[in-house]
Amino acid sequence: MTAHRSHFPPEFVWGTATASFQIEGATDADGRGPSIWDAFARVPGAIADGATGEPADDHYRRFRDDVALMADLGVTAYRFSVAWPRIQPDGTGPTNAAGMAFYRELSETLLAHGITPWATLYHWDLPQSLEDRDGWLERDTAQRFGEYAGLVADGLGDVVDHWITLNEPWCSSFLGYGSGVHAPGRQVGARSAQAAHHLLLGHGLGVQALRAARPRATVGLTLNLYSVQPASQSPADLDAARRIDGLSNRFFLEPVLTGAYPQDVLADLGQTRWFEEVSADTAVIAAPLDFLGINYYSRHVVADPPLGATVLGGPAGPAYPGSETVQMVDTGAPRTFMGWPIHPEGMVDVLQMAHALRPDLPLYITENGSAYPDVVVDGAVEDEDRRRYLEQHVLACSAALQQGLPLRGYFAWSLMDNFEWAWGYSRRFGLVHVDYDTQQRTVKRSGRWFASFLGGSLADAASPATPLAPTTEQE
Ligand code: IFM
Repeated sequence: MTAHRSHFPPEFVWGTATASFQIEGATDADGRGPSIWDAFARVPGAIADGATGEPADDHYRRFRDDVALMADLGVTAYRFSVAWPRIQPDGTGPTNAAGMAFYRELSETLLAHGITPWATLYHWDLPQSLEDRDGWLERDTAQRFGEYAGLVADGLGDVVDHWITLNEPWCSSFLGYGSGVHAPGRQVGARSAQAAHHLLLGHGLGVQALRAARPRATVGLTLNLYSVQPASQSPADLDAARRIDGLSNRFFLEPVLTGAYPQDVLADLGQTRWFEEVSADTAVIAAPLDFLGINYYSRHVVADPPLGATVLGGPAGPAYPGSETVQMVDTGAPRTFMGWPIHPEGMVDVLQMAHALRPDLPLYITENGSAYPDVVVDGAVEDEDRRRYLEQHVLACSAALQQGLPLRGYFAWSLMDNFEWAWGYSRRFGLVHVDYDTQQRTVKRSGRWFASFLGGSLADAASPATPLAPTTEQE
C-alpha cells in the first residue's frame, strides 16, 4: 500500500516539528537566561556524548534558510517551541524584547512562505532560576508559567493563532524529577507526580492567559501517549498493563479531558492524600481545549515482573516511580535506533483512547518519527528505514480517518537532526541531515519522500512508487 495525500481531506494539516533547545543554539544571545538543560548538560555523564545546546543547528541565526527549506518540502505548518529563558531570562518579570523579536521574525517568515506557525510554550527549557526555587515541585512555578504564557500571547498573538501550552509533561515530571535522566536530573520518587500536577496546573493557567489575551486563539496541549498491551491475559499481566497505562496515559489524559485524576494511579503512587488537598485545581486543569496534540512513537507490551527481573533498563533509562513494577516485553518487533519497537497501529490506539474520553475534541499527531544511524554517502542520506516508518505512520493516520476519528493533522518529528536530550547528538530524527561541524543541511531520502507526498518542490521522482512492506511486526 502507498500513501497518497489525496486520501486526506484538503484541509488536513501537514507539518514538521522541532523544539527550541534542540535546534536553536545561541544560548547566550540577546539576553537569554540559562535553562535547566544548560545546567544539566554541564553535569558529567548526564548527556551521552557530553554535548550541550551549542551549536545545535544554529537555527537562531539560520532560521530563514530553514523556513525556506520547509517551504520546499511542501509542509503547511511548522510546530516550534518558544524558549522561556529568551522571553523571561530569570523566569519572572517583563519581556526580554530581543527574545520575543526572534519568534516574531520566525513567525512572520513562516507566514510569508505560506506556513502556519504552531507555537509550543514549554518544551522543557525551564529557566534555571525557577529550578533554583524547586522547579516544577513548587506550586508557584505554575503561576509563573501562566504569566509567561500571557506575555507570549501579547507578543505574538497577532502572528500566531495555534498554541500548545506544554509538550509531554510526562517527560518533564517523571524523567526530570523521577528517574532523573532528563533535566533537572532530580530523583524525588513518587513526589514527581506532584511535579506533574504543577505542570498541568501551569497548563490550565496558560490556557486562561492565552484566552484572555487572544480570545480567538486555537489552544491545545501535547501529551506523549503509548499503546499498551498486556503480554498475556493473566490477571497479573493485565494489572501490569493497567499500571503502566495509568502512569503513561491516563494520569495526564483524564484530569485534562475529564477533570479527575485516575484514583488507581494515585493509590499505586501512594499520593492519594496530597492530590485530595489540591483537588480544586482540576477545574483549572480541565479548561476546555480546542484540540489535543498527541506525540506517538511506540508501544509497550508489559508483564508483571517475575522476582528479580530487570525492568525498564536500557534505552528507557532507569525506572521512574511506579514503572519498576512492570516488565517491558520484547515481542521481536523491529526497533528504531532508540530501541523503540515500531508499531504504527498503536497510533490508532492512542487516538481512540483520547477520542473515547472526549468525542468532540479535534486531535493532531504533533510528533511522530524515528532515529536511525544515518550516513552521508556522496552527498545523500538513503534512510529507507525512516522513510518506511514515516509512510507506515501516515497510512495509520489514513486508517484513523477511515474509522471516523477526528484527526486533523500530522507533524513529523523532526524537521532536522538535533540535540536529542540525554542522547546528545548521537541520535538523529531529522528528515534533513545536519552536519554539526559545517551546519550543512542535506535533505534525506525520507524528506524527499515527504516532499513527494506533499507535492513540494524537493520531491524525489522515485519516492511515490516505492512499495511499502506489508507488515511491520512479527510476533
Ligand atoms: O526529541 C524528542 C522531543 O523533544 C519530544 N518527543 C520525543 C522526541 C524524540 O525522543
